[in-house]
Amino acid sequence: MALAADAELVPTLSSLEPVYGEGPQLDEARLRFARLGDRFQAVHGARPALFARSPGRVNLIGEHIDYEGYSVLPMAIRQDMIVAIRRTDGGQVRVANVDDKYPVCVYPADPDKEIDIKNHKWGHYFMCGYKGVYEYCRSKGIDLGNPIALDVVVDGTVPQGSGLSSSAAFVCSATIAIMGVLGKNFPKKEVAQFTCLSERHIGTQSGGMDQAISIMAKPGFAELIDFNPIHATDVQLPPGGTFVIAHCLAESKKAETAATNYNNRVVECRLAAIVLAIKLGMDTKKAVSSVTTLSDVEGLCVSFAGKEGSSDPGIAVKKLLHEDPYTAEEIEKITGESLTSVFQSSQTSLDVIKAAKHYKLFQRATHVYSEARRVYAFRDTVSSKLSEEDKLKNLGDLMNESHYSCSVLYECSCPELEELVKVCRDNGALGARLTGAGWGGCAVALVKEPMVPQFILNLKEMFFKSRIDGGIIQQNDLGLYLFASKPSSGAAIFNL
Ligand code: NG1
Ligand code: MG
Repeated sequence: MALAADAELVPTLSSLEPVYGEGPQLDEARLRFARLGDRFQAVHGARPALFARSPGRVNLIGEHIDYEGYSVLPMAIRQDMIVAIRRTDGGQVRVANVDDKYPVCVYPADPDKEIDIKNHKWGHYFMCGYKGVYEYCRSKGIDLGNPIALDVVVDGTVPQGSGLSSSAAFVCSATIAIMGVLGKNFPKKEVAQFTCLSERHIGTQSGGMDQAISIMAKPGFAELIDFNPIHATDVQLPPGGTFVIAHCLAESKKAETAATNYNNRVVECRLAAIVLAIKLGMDTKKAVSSVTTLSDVEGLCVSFAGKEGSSDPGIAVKKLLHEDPYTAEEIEKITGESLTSVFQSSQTSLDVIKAAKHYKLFQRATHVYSEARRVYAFRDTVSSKLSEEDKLKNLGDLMNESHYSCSVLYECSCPELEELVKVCRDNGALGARLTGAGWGGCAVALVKEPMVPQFILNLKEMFFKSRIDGGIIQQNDLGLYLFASKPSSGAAIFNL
């Protein structure tokens, strides 16, 4: 009997074709892997034992809701991280990069050593993968013996801080490379789950979207990713539309500024969920101890809305929370507990509370509940009997609504992204929105297939030209920041 896609193991391949297809892309990939092997030889004085690859992703819709337990709809892109690796007996994990901009990072081969997040280094993401494999195996009672030492070289093409998940591509490719060296393999579903936990060692309280799509993607499909438990459903996009990805050229420093951005939103959502639960009649102690996400209180919100003749959980938010930001004191009065005690088990949350001036519970909850519904509306539109034209129009509208919500209610946009999204729409995009965590990084635009070349030319002229002239990027690098993408395949180990 065939296994369900996400019960399959991570594939181990003996050639690059299944991932990179044929033609120029394959030739390019062959060259890239050959160069990576040569670089490995030059740095570590031996050939790698094997290679691994994991892609970045673009999220089409469903932003900042994965960590609230809601489904999201990303697709993998061809840009990826490739890893060359071998086991050594040197007692260290030595991580090099084909790009000299990234100095070699050396760590003790000790999975119990905490990652020094106050001193951010690019190689830390590899160690997230390293720790994660040991933690997972331990949780399953699998004995890996003494911690292994490793030589590693990586080559990444996902632009950093771009909202295209270079970080998950790194953590996932590291993880499966280490699995390969250890001679272990696990179902994709499990790997998707534990790599999400692994990446949290970097200090962001991330949801599981990026790792799930990087591991479980299939060429030609976007995926609807559900959480708790993780599950991926193929979504075949209408062939008449193409997603164009463009970088606003402001880098999103999510890991470095997590206390004021990403983790702050995670904390605000938790507080919104607790306050809603209490307003909806839950005992305060129970709310504080058992409610962690907005999806935990959706049932209560929906019953409340039911009395108003609606099924929209957002009605409860509208009626029970106020638009003015909440102060810590006000929330503490409602919960009967200090915020430091509510978040005592999470240092990253305590850092957020120290830095936060107030909490926008109404806005964040309204975003999350409405965005969760847009994801299903997007999926339903794709599979509906509407004409291709109407489908594309509806998908574009949903993307525009999502952007508005991210920008105004979730406040995760920035001036450069606003300008870029406007340029996309002014030039015929059916819809355009920021993608990924935001605060910089990329926008994704839905464009009718025949219009794509002209659309890209217009963006070059109206958004990128002044930035090239101003020296922010080089003309030659434009392809890294502006490209159309079809859904690519997921992670794989290579025995070449
Ligand atoms: P990016 O854009 O890769 O930083 C982050 C989170 C996702 C998700 C999105 C927002 C990590 C690893 N990823 O993605 O889980 O919450 O933001 O939708 O932190
Ligand atoms: Mg990331």
